Amino acid sequence: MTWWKKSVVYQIYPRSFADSDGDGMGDLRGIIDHLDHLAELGVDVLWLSPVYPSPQDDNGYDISDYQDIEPLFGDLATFDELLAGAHARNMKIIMDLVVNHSSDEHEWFLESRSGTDSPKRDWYWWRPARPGMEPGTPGAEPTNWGSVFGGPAWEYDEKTGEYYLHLFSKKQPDLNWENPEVRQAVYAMMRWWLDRGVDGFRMDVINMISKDVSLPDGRLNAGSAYADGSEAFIGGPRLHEFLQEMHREVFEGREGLLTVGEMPGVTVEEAILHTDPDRREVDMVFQFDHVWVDRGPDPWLLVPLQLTQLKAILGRWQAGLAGAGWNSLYWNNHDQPRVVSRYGDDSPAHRVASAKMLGTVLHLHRGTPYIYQGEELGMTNYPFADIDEFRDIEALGQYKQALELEGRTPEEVLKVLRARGRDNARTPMQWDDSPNAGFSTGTPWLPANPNHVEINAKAQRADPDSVFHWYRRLIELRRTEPAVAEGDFTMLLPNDERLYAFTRRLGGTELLVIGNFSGVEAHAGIDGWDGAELVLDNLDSPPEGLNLAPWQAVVYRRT
Ligand code: TEU
Repeated sequence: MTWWKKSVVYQIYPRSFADSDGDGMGDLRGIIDHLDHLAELGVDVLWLSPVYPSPQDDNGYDISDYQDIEPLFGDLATFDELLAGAHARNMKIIMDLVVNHSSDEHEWFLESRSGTDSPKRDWYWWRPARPGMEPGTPGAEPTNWGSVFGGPAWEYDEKTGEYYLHLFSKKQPDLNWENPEVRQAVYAMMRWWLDRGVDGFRMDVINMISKDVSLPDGRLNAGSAYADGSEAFIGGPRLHEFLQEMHREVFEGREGLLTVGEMPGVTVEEAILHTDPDRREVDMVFQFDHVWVDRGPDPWLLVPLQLTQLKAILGRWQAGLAGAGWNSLYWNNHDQPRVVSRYGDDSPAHRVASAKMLGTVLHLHRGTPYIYQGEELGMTNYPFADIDEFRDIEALGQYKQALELEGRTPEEVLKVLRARGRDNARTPMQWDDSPNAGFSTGTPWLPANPNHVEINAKAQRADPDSVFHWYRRLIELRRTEPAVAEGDFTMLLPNDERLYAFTRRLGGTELLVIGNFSGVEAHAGIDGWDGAELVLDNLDSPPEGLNLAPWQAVVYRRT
């Protein structure tokens, strides 16, 4: 079995992990200082969100030099030390590869925008104004697409009288993958990192690199100022070809690597094609259906979680990738609110139990689990009071568009940002109960959650009943019980709104997993498990007759 099928990935968001020099910003030395925390947890792979030089418009997802380290974070020598420190503890490191777009301050883009006859003009998507419209005026953009962070997806460039495409911020111009020189430059850069010793890549929005070159207008939803153009760039016409070429040019003949394609909006059918090992594209995709389950057609209306829908989605992914292909499993990353506040209950009475329950259900699925920093402590959303406390370009941009162009009120938008905004994931890692949670001796770029006094790594490492030790046990179970990594998956009780239940089977061994996603007792009508061994129970209180207490999670084993 391929090594990464038995592995657990831990995502580090470097600016919020640990600050070693007191400037309020996490850094590579801070990660080095905490490698033992990660080794004790038992994770196998560290995924670093971008650490390259960047104007930090989107916290490093806007890269101005792909082959160096952001000075705020350190330098290449410190990076090599981090890599060696991880390898010495049997942990691999994968880099964030952000090549759908670069920063507008990357020298490629500076060259490209210098004139219509620049040799790199075609490295990005330049287009004239809509025919018959005055360039630079509202509505004259080449297409009606909105950018993910609010406003149009096109920026007018006075100097050359043309627009460039940016699916994200205007400081993130999209690279033109139709141009073979762009692709070769990216592949050369990837080989350079692999030669340095990194163990693979998490590829940012990699299913957006191929666009329908006719750039058609998108569908305009009622109430929104700009159209959704995604049909023209999600899973575009040449995506498979590009990924296969990348595989040949970069990964062929190298062993022990992990490649993860982040693919918002990817379908199960496409994911099978992307991850079938025989097709040589990527090892696994990172999909979003299960974190979009509480999102309705109106982006500014909170939709409560419906457990039956969550199960239908994850069940469909489990079944779809049962043969060829492989799943990434995650509740959290740096773009998602904290799962214990979202699908669990972060009140003092249930926070620990629900965090453990959520971890159990996720880690017992078939696929490679991802832990986002602080998830192993049951970290919660931050109590944001007002819009000026947010730093995220997405929150600020969407807020502006909703208020200025779409007639929304501050309160209705804030309500959703508090619950779903990305900064919830980005507050400092909570190391101890000291000021700033032990993250920094300076002023953190985003304040620490006041609840770090109770919720922190130091306290949890000392407490055998903590969320931290529960996650450590989940990771350990993956190593000791082959059915966790290799077993097949069968969903049970698909219509139950409280219980998430499934089995895993490998040869003569079968595991039964049940999680109570509610604050009331619930009965699981599942027969045949009397006398089975209780392997895990987050409440240490074996359920009588499969009556699960609020937020209880149990794993049984029979042979
Ligand atoms: O995110 C991709 C993505 O789809 C985002 O639109 C995400 O779903 C959304 O922000 C959730 O609210 C990746 C990175 O993970 C994200 O941090 C970057 O901002 C984005 O790409 C652009 O590089």
